[in-house]
Amino acid sequence: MENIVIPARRPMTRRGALVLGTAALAAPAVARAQTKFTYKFANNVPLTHPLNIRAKAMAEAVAKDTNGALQIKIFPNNQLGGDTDMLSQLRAGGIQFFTLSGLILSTLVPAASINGIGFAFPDYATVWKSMDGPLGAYIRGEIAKSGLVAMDKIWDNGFRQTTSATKPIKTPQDLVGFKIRVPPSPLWTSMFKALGAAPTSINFAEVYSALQTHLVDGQENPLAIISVAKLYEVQKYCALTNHMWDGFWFLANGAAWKKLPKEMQAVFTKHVDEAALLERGDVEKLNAGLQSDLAAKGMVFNTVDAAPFRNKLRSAGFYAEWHKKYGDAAWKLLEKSVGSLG
Ligand code: X2X
Repeated sequence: MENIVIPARRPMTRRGALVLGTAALAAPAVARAQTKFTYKFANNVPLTHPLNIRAKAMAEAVAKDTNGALQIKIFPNNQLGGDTDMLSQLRAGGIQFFTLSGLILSTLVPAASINGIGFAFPDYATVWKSMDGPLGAYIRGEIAKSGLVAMDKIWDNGFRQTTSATKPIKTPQDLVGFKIRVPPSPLWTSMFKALGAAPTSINFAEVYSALQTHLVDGQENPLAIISVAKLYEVQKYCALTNHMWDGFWFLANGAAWKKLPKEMQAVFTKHVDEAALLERGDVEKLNAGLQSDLAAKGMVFNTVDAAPFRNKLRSAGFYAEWHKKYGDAAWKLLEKSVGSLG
């Protein structure tokens, strides 16, 4: 895209940039030598997850529209390490792009776990309204302070469900003393402790084997993940707890991002945010249809009444504690979307 950079002495107006951006998209193949960038995009989900399917198409579109100048190489399925390790590599610049749950990112950016507050989001409409609105903007602002760049549209992981090898989880009482894997994040540990469970932090890269060897008896994830990572092979019961909504921020290393010419950034953000919206549709559809699929593979499903779980969190002081941690401003943004959390 350097072929369309305006000489520095002619200031680029916003309008000019937009017009040129459009022209460049229409006719990208202007012959002129340009700097080439090959950036790594790492993530923790199998190739069959919609995140990787949409990311692959996105990378192809970016390569095409930059006339081959920005090549994105995808490393799926924890090929480059577990989440905490990939986050270090992203910060050090060894990888340039990475999708990470906001809850895990909170080890670096505390505000980024706020959407995971237990039983906060009632449905997808509320999720997208807040994450594409003021709450998401607030979180992205906090991420920017850490030196990382978060793209505008968060990708969907989904509403999380609770699986078990030993017994169905129907009431909060069933969670008492239950050995459950949670992703590495203070919010997750705090929430399952408040519910009386015995949570262990384990990166997703090790979850299948942790379940297989009975290091833990359960875990919690959206149905799409339970399906593509074949967790149904090592779990029997699935409680539709919908206890939190979780999404993946599409993150860039700050220095690597700044190296890209503005027009190249514009091509990338256009395609990555389009891909995010498509991925959201895929995941929502998948999660809605997977129950019968997983039941056919042997999983036994039950629904739960969320109220007693919520009450237990409330009486354990979970909401009050996290309200204090995030601060009034952030908490108000959350409650403005989802109502009072008490
Ligand atoms: O680690 C998990 O459970 C996963 C795949 O859902 C996340 O990335 C948070």
